[in-house]
Formats: sequence, structure tokens, C-alpha cells
Amino acid sequence: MEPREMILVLGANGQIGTELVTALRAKYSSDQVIASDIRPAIGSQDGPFEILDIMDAVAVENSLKKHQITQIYHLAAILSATGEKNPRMAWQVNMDGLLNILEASVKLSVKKVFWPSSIAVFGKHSKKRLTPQYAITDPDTIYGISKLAGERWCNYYYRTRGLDVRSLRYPGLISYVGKPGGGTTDYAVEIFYEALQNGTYTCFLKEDQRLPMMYMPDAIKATIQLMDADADKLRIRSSYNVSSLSFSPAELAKKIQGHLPKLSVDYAPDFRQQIAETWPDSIDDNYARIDWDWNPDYDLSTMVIDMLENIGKKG
Ligand code: NAD
Ligand code: AKB
Repeated sequence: MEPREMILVLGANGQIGTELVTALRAKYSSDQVIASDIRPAIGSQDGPFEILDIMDAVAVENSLKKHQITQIYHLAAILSATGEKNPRMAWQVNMDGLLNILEASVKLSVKKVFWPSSIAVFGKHSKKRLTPQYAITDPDTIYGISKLAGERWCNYYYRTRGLDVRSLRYPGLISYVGKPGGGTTDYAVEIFYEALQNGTYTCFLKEDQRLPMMYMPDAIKATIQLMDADADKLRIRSSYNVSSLSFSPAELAKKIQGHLPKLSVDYAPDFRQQIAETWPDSIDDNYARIDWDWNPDYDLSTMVIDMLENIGKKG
């Protein structure tokens, strides 16, 4: 008989983790999903939580043994904007942290590992529009460099150690549950809170800076769909391009103004503008669509309506 799945989510207090843990607990059961983070649990917990630092390889191994973990979702990382403020720290957490997880997973026979990459692996020489899976990847940020190296390590562990590691290059993620954690795409969440609370927003990117984005329910759907896919259908063991929305701050503001006509937005680009300029406008995710039937549910209009409704309900 197959062992009962036991799932460890690392970095569970973050923007993605808070929603992924809920989705996994709905799919499995609460006691099968161990949430963990370097910071104490946020809010009320409906299942097990433990403090775990991915830099502590021994603690990671002990946790895998204690809970007899069969699947890992490794979400702990330093994102692009925070990474530029402390590049050495970002490299250590993103790179050494990943290697600790890959190594412990092989040693303790974890069946599947999910680790997210990012559109940050692309750079200013990558094709801007509908960037293909196999494009020039010359990232400028330490975050993008660590994600690109991470993709190659994942592929290496799959090829040489037989580890079933799966990955997505997430675009900027938009959510109303967890707040974003120090990225270049964070404006696309901040604008909703400011629009509803104050009726004004000053955006840190230029008004026409188009970027690939995705609504969190689609990101959670893609993650679980990829992890459920038959292993022999997956042609990509570095990281899959995955795509849904593409818009600029001005286009997002206009959509929100369709519901909140008094919203006023101005633009004061800071260092994050230079990062955004090196990233694609939009992504070609053909491999994901063919290999594991990827298809997003939300467009810009339905995402905006859902965000306003749910942030509005929070009061
Ligand atoms: P986040 O910053 O919101 O959350 C990261 C979590 O990791 C935080 O709760 C933090 O406390 C935790 N953490 C940091 N250092 C740790 C350590 N040493 N040990 C254990 N936990 C630690 O990030 P997120 O937005 O939830 O992103 C999760 C993953 O998805 C990251 O790998 C990120 O690069 C990737 N990603 C996110 C986006 C996005 O738009 N949110 C886009 C592309 C890729
Ligand atoms: C960031 O802006 O750093 C993230 C990402 C796209 O990886 N949201």
C-alpha cells in the first residue's frame, strides 16, 4: 500500500504559503499538511505549524523524519526588491536553502518537491513579448540569478539523483489574503488597498510598465495541477513558463477606476522600475498547456472584481 501523503510547506507564512496551505488542507486533511516558517504562525491555525529555518540543514532533516514527509513545497525565499538591498543574504537563503532541501529530500526519499522560480530569470536580452520557454536568460538582479541557478540545480537533482522536483516560473502574483513580501510586482496588490482605503495611490513603477501577472487562485491551481500531473508527461524539469495576465499600472488603474471612479493614481518610479524594465511583458506558456493542460480562469476584469469584493469585505 502507498504510504499516506505527508506534506511539508516551507515559508508557509508568505503571500503564497498562506493560501497554498489552505488549499492543500482542503485537498488532503489538516493533519497531513505541516506549515512551517522561520517566523511564528500568523493568525489562527487549522493544522500543525512549526518554526523551521531552511538554513538549518539538520533541523530540516529532523522535521522530514519526524513527520515522515512524502512531499515538500519549498516557498521560503528573499524576493527581488528585498534581495537588491542585501544581495549576499538573498543568495544564501535562496541558494543554500534550496540545496539543503534538495539534499535532504534525496537522503530521506521524499517523493516529490515543488520549488518556484520566477519570470525574474529573464533579462533585458530576452524576447519581451510572449517570452518563450527557451529564451535568453541574463538576469540582472541577485534574485533572478538565484532563481536561474536554482532551476539548473533542480534539473540536476532530477537528472542525476532521480528526485521528482517540479517547478513553475510564477509571474507577479496578486492576492487579497497574504500581503506580498518585497517584490517588484507588489504595486498590483498595494493599489487595491490604497484605492479602497484612501482613494489615491502613488505607484513605484512607470505607468506603461507592462509585466506578466497572475491572480492567486490561478497560481494555486497551477501549482497543484503540476504536482498532480503524471511524471512521464513533464518534459521540463528546470521550470515551466506559466502565464495568465499582462498589464501596465495605468491599465490596472483604469480597470479599478471602472468600479471606483474617484481613485487618483500618480507615478514616482524608484529602483524597482529598473528591475521591471529587464523583465518580460508577457510569457508564452505553451509547454505547460500541452504537458499538463494548464489554462487560467481569471482575466483582468474578473480578477479586479474579485479583489475589490474581497478586500472590501475585510473592512
Ligand atoms: P514571501 O516573501 O511572501 O514569503 C516567503 C516566506 O519565507 C516568508 O513567510 C518568510 O518568513 C519565509 N522565510 C524567509 N527566510 C526563511 C528561512 N530561512 N527559513 C524558513 N522560512 C523563511 O514570498 P511568496 O510571495 O510567498 O513567494 C514564495 C516563493 O514563490 C518564493 O520562492 C518566491 O521567489 C516565489 N515567487 C513568488 C512570486 C510572487 O509574486 N509572490 C512570483 C514569482 C516567484
Ligand atoms: C517579485 O517581484 O520579486 C516577485 C516575482 C515576479 O518573482 N513577485
